[in-house]
Amino acid sequence: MPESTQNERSQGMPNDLDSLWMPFTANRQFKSAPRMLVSAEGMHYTTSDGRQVLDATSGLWCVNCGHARKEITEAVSAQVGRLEYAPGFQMGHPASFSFAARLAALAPGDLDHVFFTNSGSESADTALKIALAYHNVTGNASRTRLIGREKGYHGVGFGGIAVGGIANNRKFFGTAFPGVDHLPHTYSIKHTAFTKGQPEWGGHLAEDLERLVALHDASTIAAVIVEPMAGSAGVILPPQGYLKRLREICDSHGILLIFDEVITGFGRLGDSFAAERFGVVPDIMTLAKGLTNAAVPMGAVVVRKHIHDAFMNGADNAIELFHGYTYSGHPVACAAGHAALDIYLNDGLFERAAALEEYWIDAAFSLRDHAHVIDIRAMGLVGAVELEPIPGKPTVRAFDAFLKCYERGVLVRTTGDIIALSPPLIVEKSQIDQIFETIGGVLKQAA
Ligand code: PXG
Repeated sequence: MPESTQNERSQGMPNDLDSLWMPFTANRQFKSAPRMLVSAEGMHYTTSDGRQVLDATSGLWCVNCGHARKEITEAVSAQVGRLEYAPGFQMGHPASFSFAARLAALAPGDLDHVFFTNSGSESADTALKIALAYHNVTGNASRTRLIGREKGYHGVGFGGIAVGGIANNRKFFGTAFPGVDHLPHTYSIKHTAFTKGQPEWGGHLAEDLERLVALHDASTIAAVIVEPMAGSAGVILPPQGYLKRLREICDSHGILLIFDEVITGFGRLGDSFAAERFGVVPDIMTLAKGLTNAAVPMGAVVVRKHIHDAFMNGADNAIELFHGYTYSGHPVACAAGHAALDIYLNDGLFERAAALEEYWIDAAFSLRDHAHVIDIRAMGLVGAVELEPIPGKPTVRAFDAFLKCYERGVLVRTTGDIIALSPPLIVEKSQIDQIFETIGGVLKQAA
């Protein structure tokens, strides 16, 4: 391809913005004033008009090692040249086995078998299907009910939106989610506003699982799925004791506990996984995003030994799980995953996030007295600044702050009237200062 064509395709402002239907985007608003990113390195994006923008969101909570890491680029290039694709059904290639083994070693407890997918949504659906099939193969086929949580986000597949708890992600798509129930969310500004780290209030909400067991009977319930920290809903940290209590109740009733670690995995909370940070090991864990540093799409589901082993019965030539994707364990994704894991471990990025936590939280809380700030939540290298909505115009205040921060060279993310922050784990203290000074300046101007 001549270089000019390649440049037109990836670097300038495209002539046609109309053909692309953008995901989770106000398409018409965006196309009237596009925000185009053309390259990235380290902590920064470069825009089509040549500006440097500090990435305070790791893309979409996924580029945890920072952008354009040479090690990943080289591993991916080499793999594309050597073996660009290999079928994963009834065939294998070395990198998927070696990457699975490394993930199993990293995961806590006996979470030691890995099923590869291509996204967080596929990981959620896969985890739910494995939970249902596990009960089926262990003689508990009546356990078909799935329990999610209000405000939960588990991607956009039908399984994920069934157990998810964000109304807009469900209400347009019918009511075909039978056999699902939800725990209450743990968000309460009244009780927890401006708590640093995990709130003291709210642990009792885990008891609602006992209520659902009493209502439906344990013999009908397959699994409970929660994000250890709700990300999309705006960084809702688990109340103290909450996850441990969920674990206990699940154990006492034979219910599988699934942690959706698509955001919390790979250092976001200052440890490899939230399961490690909070000392609670789920039966199944879903991963994506930071798994490959987002250089190549990939997801994974990690299951405990007894769950995997329950399938390994019957005739040797029988397929044990009728599930999988054309791209499960894709060689290029595995190469990216290996290289990302090398960076996490060699550069000590999980420890780095933990070491920066106090500085990060204090910087976030410097916005406490700014106009319209009604809550700040932070832990590890994730945080949220919640703004009071403009009466009658929900989301407008935060979106306006997002646009102004972008103009001032900092990319943040908003959900509702919440500014959500999750910078790459390579962020420097001076850049943390820049993030919060920029948001503070924007809030002052808006006041
Ligand atoms: N589970 C969780 C916990 C997630 O946060 C998914 C599953 C789905 O992943 P995929 O790869 O299918 O998108 C997610 C995705 C945001 C935002 O800013 C959050 C996600 C994706 C995009 C934006 O809230 N989370």
